[in-house]
Amino acid sequence: MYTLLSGLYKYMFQKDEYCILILGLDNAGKTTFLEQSKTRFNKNYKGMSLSKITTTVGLNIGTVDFGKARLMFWDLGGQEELQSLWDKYYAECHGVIYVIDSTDEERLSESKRAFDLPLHPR
Ligand SMILES: Nc1nc2c(ncn2[C@@H]2O[C@H](COP(=O)(O)OP(=O)(O)OP(=O)(O)O)[C@@H](O)[C@H]2O)c(=O)[nH]1
Ligand SMILES: [Mg+2]
Repeated sequence: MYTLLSGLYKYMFQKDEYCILILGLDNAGKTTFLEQSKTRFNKNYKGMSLSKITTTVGLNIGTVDFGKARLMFWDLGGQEELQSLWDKYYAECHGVIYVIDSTDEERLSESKRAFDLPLHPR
């Protein structure tokens, strides 16, 4: 009976959790995207001033609820020396958002190289 009831409770109230990686070069706008998403989709989240966001060393974790799904965003630092850590997270994640600063044309090819990195490690 307990198993039946706890199964029913989980079915009705527990959210399915998905982990989404946010990758891209440093300064591409990953943390800004995460903050904007949290502000837009989490009713009670006040949001931090976008001008206070500084470069990410390590990772930021943010959670956003969409209906029955809970998305856990892992926003990783994009600096060159941190890019080699990206592939450590792939096995754990369900999806990837790759952020490109489309106005920074000089770095587009660098961004493509970083995107390809897990396929062709240096
Ligand atoms: N104009 C404009 N500026 C943006 C946008 N997104 C981010 N920025 C600015 O770009 C700079 C870098 O943004 P971040 O969100 O810190 O970039 P990041 O990809 O997290 O960088 P790392 O943490 O170093 O990997 C900040 O000064 C942001 O305010 C955008 O859509 N438009
Ligand atoms: Mg960042």
